[in-house]
Amino acid sequence: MNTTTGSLTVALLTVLAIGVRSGDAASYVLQDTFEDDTVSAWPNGPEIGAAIYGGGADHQVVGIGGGGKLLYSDDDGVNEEIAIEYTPMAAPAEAEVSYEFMIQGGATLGAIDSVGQLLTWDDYAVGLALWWGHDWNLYTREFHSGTPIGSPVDTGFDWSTATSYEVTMQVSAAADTVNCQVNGTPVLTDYTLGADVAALTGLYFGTGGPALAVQRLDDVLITPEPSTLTLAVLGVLSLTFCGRRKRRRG
Ligand SMILES: [Ca+2]
Ligand SMILES: [Ca+2]
Ligand SMILES: [Ca+2]
Repeated sequence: MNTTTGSLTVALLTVLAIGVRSGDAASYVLQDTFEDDTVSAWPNGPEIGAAIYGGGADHQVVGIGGGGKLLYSDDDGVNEEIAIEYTPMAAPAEAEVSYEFMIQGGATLGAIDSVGQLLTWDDYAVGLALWWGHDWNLYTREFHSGTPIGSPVDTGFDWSTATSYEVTMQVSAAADTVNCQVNGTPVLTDYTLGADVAALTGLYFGTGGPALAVQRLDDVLITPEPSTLTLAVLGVLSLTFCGRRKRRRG
C-alpha cells in the first residue's frame, strides 16, 4: 500500500467511524428514562437534552417493577396545556423519535385533541401532532406558522386506556416526511409535511381539549440518523478509493 492509498484508507475509515457513531446508542440528542430521578418527586431533567416540566400537570416519578422508574403526569383538566417541552441537545435533520406512553384507566377525555404529542421543526415553523382522541381513534394534525391549523385526520389506529404504547417516528428533513409506528403498526407512512423543514427542534407532551387524565411516560429518545451528507461523502470516497485501486492493478 503506497502513501496515497494509505491516507485514503485512513480518511475512509475515519468517515466510516463518524457515520457509524452518528447512528449508535451513544449519540442520542435527547434521552429521558427517569432512572436518575427521585421517586415521588419532580424529575430533575433528562439525561441528555433539556426539558421544561409543568403547565397544568402534576408530575412525579414513580417506581415500576424491577426497580425501574417512569414519569406520571396528572393533568388538571385545564385546556391547552403543555405538560412537557423537550429540546434536543442538537437539532437533527434526520432522526428517530421514540417514547413509551400510556393513559391510565379512569381518564375523562372530552375531545379529539384532549391528549397529544407534538413534533416541531425550525422553532415552531412547522408542527405535527398525534392526538389520542376521546373516541379512541388516533389522529394527526399539522400546523404551519402563520396559517390556520389543519383539520385532524384519523390515522385509522384504535387505542384504549391502560395500554402501553411504544411510539416510534422517523423524521427526515431531506424528504420533509414523517413515518410513525405504534407498537409496530404503521400509522403514518411517508407522511409529507408540505413544507421544506431543516431540523427537528422540539417534542411536546400536552393536552388540548378538556382532559382529566394521567399520562405515564418513559424512555423518551431522539436518535440522529446518519445524515445524507455523510452517506454522500462515504459514497464518493469509496468510489475514489476503488477507482485508484483499479488503476494501480490495471
Ligand atoms: Ca424508566
Ligand atoms: Ca432525570
Ligand atoms: Ca427539508
